[in-house]
Amino acid sequence: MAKETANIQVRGMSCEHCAKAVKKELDKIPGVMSVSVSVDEGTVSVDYDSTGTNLEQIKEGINEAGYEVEAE
Ligand SMILES: [Cu+2]
Repeated sequence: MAKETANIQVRGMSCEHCAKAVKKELDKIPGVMSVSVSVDEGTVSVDYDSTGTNLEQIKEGINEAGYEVEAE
């Protein structure tokens, strides 16, 4: 188990509903430990176990939720 934190800038989140949609999608990924979203700043912070998942999967999850990754 190796804990890492990713801070990702996400385009298109505008309200709490968006934050929930992103959280819900990321919580499905095994290895993701916690997710916090700031709609105001357009950022998603994810604590994850890098032996269970990786940044690519997390970015895919954000895309699945319907939002675009701007930068990490
Ligand atoms: Cu929204």
